[in-house]
Amino acid sequence: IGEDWANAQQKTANYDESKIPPYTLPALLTTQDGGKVSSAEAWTDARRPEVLALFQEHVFGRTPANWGKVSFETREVKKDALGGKATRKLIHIALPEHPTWAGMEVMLYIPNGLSLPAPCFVGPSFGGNHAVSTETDVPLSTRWMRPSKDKHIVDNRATEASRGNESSRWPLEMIIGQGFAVATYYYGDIEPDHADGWKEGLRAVLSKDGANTEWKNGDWGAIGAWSWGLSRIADYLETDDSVNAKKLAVIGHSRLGKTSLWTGAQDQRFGVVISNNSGEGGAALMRRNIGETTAIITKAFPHWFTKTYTSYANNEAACPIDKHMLIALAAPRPIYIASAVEDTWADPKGEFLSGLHAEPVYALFGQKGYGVKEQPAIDTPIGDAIAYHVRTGKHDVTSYDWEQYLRFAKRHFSK
Ligand code: GTR
Repeated sequence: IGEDWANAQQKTANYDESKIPPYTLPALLTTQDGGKVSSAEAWTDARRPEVLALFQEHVFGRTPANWGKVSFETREVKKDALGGKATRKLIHIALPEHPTWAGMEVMLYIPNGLSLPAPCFVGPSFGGNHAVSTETDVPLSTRWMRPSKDKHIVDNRATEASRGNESSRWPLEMIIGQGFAVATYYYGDIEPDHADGWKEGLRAVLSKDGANTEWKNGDWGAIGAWSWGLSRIADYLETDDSVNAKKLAVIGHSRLGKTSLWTGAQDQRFGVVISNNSGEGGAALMRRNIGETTAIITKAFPHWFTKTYTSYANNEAACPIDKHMLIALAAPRPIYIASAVEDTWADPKGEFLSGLHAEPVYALFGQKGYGVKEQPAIDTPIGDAIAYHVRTGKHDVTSYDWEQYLRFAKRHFSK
């Protein structure tokens, strides 16, 4: 049904806390056979694999393991990018055993003049590398794109007018200036973001029935596939000496924030996990039924999830997970959850609560969470290994958000 229908639902959704039905969250520290989890080892060896499997079966689907070799081709190195402050590399990642997939175009900015390999933020973009950067020599993405309100996408393709369009969400000079590298790719390189997009993307390429695949319960959805792309960037970064692949932070906004959380859950090479306004299907507790709901998201965007997830529409209590368990899958790695006060569709309080309820797992590792029980005041970041803020303004990524992420990543990577 898609985007327009979801947007229309925003006007009629419930935003009244008093209308949230009572709910009980699934137990985090009890194994499926009823055992109590009371040590970091028991979490890591027994409970964590169960929780990960629950998210595969019920929410995002299982990532297949049949992609074979991954190739990296550095297509450009520009040493004087961003006015000489950075080196920009463009890397083409492909699957030699699956040549029908067109591959993904990674753009990597590395600060110049550092004496050590740079820690790196890794995240997908909505509009392509040319939209993230304001540098006019970044190749324009040729892939399918969602229509945009301001008409810079024509016939589902980017135009010159889309250059720099997403740059306010990627303050490259600020990030580089703090000694961090940034690696990004266009999420549509993996598959176009619409219900039939998978037919032209990686999911069809990797399934034996191709575009005739019948998606079954437990098979991966688009979020799983976009997340796979982030892990391939980590594969590449492990081969690039200018980046410290032991200091990778995964970041994403909104549907790509859901993707960031799922990436952090599956791929422990990401040492810091950041969820920016990820909302329903991301950090927000699904049982709260406020703003966007499971029923709305699975009707508008069924392709993001595994088929099973749709069965929890208006039936959240039957789902064996809630989103505090997704946050807990990042433990003991530091995780930052960010909300925006006007983004009621994403349920800021529900995003806060998932972090709060993940604290018992962090505690098993001797890690502290928020340090408070109530959602903090606007523009007041809180927390240690689990951090949170709700900032002034709308659903977006702003330099305020990045200031917090840079501070957070710096603090944890310097330990
Ligand atoms: C909305 C969707 C949200 C969020 C958002 C976005 O339409 O309902 O879950 O993901 O799109 O990605 O911007």
